[in-house]
Amino acid sequence: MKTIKNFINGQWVPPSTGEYEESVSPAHVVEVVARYPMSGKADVDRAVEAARSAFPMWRDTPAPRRGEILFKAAEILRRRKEELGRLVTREMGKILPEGLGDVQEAIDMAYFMAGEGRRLQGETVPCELPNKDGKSIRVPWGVFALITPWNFPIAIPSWKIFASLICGNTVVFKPSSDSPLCAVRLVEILEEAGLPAGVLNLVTGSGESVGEALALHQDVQGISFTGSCAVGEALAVSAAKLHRPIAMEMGGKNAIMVMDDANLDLALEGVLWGAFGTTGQRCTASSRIIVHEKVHDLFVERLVKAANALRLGDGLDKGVDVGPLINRRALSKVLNYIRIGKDEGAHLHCGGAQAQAGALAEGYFVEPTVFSAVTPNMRIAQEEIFGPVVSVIKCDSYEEGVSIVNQSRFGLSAAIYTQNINYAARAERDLDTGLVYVNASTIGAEIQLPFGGFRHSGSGHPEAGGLMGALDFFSHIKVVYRDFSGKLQKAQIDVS
Ligand code: UN1
Repeated sequence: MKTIKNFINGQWVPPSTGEYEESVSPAHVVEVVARYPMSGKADVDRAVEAARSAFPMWRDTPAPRRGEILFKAAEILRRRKEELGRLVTREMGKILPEGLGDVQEAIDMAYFMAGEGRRLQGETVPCELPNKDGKSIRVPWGVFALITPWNFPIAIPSWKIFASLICGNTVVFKPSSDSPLCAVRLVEILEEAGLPAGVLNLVTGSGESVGEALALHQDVQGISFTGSCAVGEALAVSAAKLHRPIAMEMGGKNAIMVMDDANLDLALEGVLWGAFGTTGQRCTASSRIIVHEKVHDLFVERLVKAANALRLGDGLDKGVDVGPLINRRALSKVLNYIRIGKDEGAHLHCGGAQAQAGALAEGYFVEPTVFSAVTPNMRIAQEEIFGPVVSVIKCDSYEEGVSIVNQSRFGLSAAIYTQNINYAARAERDLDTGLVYVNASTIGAEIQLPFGGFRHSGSGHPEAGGLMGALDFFSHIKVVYRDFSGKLQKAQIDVS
């Protein structure tokens, strides 16, 4: 068993508190994956100080050179993909193909952001006055605090870390206490890739202690957070008081519309993948399925049959479709929502309980659960469950389907299955979410386009790549005017 240390100013150091907790495998909770520091404010102070001191050097390192370090990190990640994918599965439970996918997303992100080091575009425009020019350039902010979840323990930190670093910021990284060893491996890879001391610092521990100390620290210039709405809101309040930017990715209540003309085989596959992949523990998970009444009964019957056939188990075992939930808290939350669904009068077709047969009793497993006869305002249709529970809602038309999808305080991802080109085009316009899929599930965004949701799903600063992606958040825009006329020229006044 590994005892984790914090990484501060290029050194692996024990926490000032001397306190540790255990990260366990959710498929076998007796298996301890690592002991990790329960750090305190003093550790955060040291990490922020290291990041602050390293900032001028990193800011002045040419962006293409910064990119080369990310390129090396991409190569190391690629070499170690199998080992890291297995660790993801052991530490947070998703099945191995998805553990490998988690690492692949970080590889993609590292290559992408490495290339951005040779772009980081601003603009140069003509000026209205003669002998004058104007341009915008990107400059880093300083120290970023990056607070990340366990459900993509390599991918999501990579989105935030690589984007911060390529822009020239330095970082204090606080990973989820459910996946600290994955975080350590990612930091080690950046260390091996040649990242200078102090540029990236890792401090593990609780949100109440480490997260809060970061949120309130005077020398932190910006925050990027993925996690629950409650924590996001609290962080946003302190960020507002300290006048610093914050990017937040929070919940989802993502919906798939299945129209009467849909290819039902394809739609079924998409629903299974979106609802039960990652045990439903993605922000983008498909948790509402809005099915046209003409195909509703047939679709529900097929969905229930397929959900019943999914194999639960340790994600490292071959042939397993669905892994465990992350921890005991998640288990009781999901079971509680199943009770709520039953009390609200939804029809439970399958699942609905903890799975405890044989070795499943060693972990936090819940049977894939399908409810139908769900109405749009039920709590199970409105609140994020983050587990293998899917609610089917009947609709009588395209218009009604769209209005149900949009009747949510969340707005991350939505999908439509249809073979009608007009419905597909209209859905692209009408679905009020940050991600829209046509004939594909709500999960599986690629990193070269921005990722983010509307309303309670996010702060409007998307993650990942693309023209309007994370680089806009992780850099300031500075505008420079140069007047080479040798005389005073007055904009808006010297108009000829
Ligand atoms: C998340 O659940 O927070 O689009 C991220 C997807 C993945 C990322 C999910 N690429 O489903």
